[in-house]
Amino acid sequence: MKITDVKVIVCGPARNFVTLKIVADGIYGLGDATLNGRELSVASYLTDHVVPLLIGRDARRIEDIWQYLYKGAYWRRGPVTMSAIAAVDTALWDLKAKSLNVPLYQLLGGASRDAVMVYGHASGADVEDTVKAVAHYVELGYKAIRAQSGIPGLTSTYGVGRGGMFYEPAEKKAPPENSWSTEHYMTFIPKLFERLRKEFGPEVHLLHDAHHRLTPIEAARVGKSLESYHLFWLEDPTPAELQESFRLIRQHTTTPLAVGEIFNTIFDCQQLIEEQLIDYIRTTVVHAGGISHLRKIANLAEMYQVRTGSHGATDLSPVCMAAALHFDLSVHNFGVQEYMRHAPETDAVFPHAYYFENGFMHPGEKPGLGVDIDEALAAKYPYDRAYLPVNRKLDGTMHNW
Ligand code: CS2
Ligand code: MG
Repeated sequence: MKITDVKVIVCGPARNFVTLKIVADGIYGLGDATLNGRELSVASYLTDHVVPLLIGRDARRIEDIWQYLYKGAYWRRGPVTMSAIAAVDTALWDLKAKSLNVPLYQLLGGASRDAVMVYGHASGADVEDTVKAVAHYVELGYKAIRAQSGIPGLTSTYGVGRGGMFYEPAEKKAPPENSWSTEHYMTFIPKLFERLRKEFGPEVHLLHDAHHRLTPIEAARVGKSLESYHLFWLEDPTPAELQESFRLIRQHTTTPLAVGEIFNTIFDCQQLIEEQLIDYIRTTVVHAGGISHLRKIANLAEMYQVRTGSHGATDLSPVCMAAALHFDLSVHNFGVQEYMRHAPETDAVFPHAYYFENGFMHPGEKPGLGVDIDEALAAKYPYDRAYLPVNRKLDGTMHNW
């Protein structure tokens, strides 16, 4: 199965996406290469450096091509490199499954469950708005719901969408400036979940994303203050470059912890997993080296009873969503899958077999990933540079967004 053609498709249906298309023996596989706010870096890494190396290679040699691109670059790791490798890896898995006429999950060990529990994103300008948003997701049948709210005293914060079921934080032209106060946040957040538990009772899984904004001891205090509301998880409580900082959080609270959406290799989470400093690892197909590498991370996590909870935001394309669902259906230590829906324009460009039903999802039974790209329609949505927000404390100090 010689690779005869490779294409990098950059498009912007509702938001920017980068898609890799690899052709061999007249069939093609797709991979997501989208890195929100730095999309063209990955597109260039693929077009200018990787694509010339793929032509003529045997498309069946997925692991060898992964190692060739990882070790062969000399400069290892990082979100751009690993998103590019992820796109190649995902496309080759798609190709292999299509050539064998089976849905991809059958090549990953088959189904370990009937369907995949997902969580949606409820947000509101204030507590009562957020209660209404959570109620909407309960009505839709979600068993797990992330809750984010505007914070009294702050003009903006992470995770409060502009209405609708999809959340796109990036804005055109320049990074939007957010302002932040940890004090306001820490005073407010227990009130939000007290109100949500009062309204919805103990059954629904409630999740929350602190989005890298706390110090370890602040995260410990927030985790402790939320214990009586038994969250499914508290996500990204503190920046995780220093993995050992999670020891401090772990010492003080039993609130489950999730981290990893910005990680791109197993080395970013090895200590967190081996010391059981987290409960869920959030690494994704598109940013953590593809299906091949994500499986290695999940296998390490399984040894330490850490479950998967892959990132699935609107800025990861339906190609990544499809790949994630095949992985999730099969991996033994599955926890939950994030499912931030896409805009109608995005779904039109990326027709797919996966479906949502009563709080769960399934990738469908089509050969391969079960997702396609309508290139003619994609061409009608040109790339339009956009930036993720930046975040400053009230005194102007740069902080984590
Ligand atoms: C968030 C994302 O989904 C999440 O948990 O952290 O919305 C994240 O902010 C975006 O994917 C960044 O592009
Ligand atoms: Mg997050």
